Amino acid sequence: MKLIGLYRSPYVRRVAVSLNLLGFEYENEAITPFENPEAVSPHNPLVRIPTLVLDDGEVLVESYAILDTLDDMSPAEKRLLPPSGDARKHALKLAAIATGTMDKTVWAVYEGRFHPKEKYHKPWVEHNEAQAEGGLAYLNDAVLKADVAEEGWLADTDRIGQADVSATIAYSFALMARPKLGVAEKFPALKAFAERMEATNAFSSVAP
Ligand SMILES: N[C@@H](CCC(=O)N[C@@H](CS)C(=O)NCC(=O)O)C(=O)O
Repeated sequence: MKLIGLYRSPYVRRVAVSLNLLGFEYENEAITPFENPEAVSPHNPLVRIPTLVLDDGEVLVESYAILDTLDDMSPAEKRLLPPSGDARKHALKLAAIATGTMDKTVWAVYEGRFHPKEKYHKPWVEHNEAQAEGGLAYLNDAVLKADVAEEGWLADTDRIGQADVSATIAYSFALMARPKLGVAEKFPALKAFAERMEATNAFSSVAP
């Protein structure tokens, strides 16, 4: 498989960590669609990353759809989301809050990156940052409620799952991309949890 997109993108990274955990072999083409659109557009009409080219040439786009397909391609005992019921609902909600946190952090970054200085709208940046902090606060509470800062898994599963992957990457991305928010000081339980995850090979081998 070929995973197109650099690991600085939280969406690419959550696919990369999931590929590692599920045990798929892949190569990474570390590019951005802004600098190298010609490398993405033949595969993905949206010209976005992550884009995953499977061994048979089929192409998957959008991280949630990619992850769903990868789980479907994996044996039940390896899948990163519970199959059904309350366990699945709980894990999906945590992963959705984490992904929404990534979205709002990315939107805050894009305002500064893609608008000329005179068009930079600070209230819009602050609006997105506040939403990202709301997501991180929810995940921090979830770590405390599940008591998993030092041991165990966020969605009360018996092994690592998609809630753990996405919550960790949402935190690590906000820490890297919005240093002024001070997320390490504001969300210490989530910080401890994420640092534990980041120390494992599945995460550290795909560091941004
Ligand atoms: N919902 C998408 C978001 C992907 C996304 O926003 N990727 C960014 C890089 S972090 C991108 O490709 N941006 C280019 C663009 O949207 O024009 C997913 O989960 O895959």
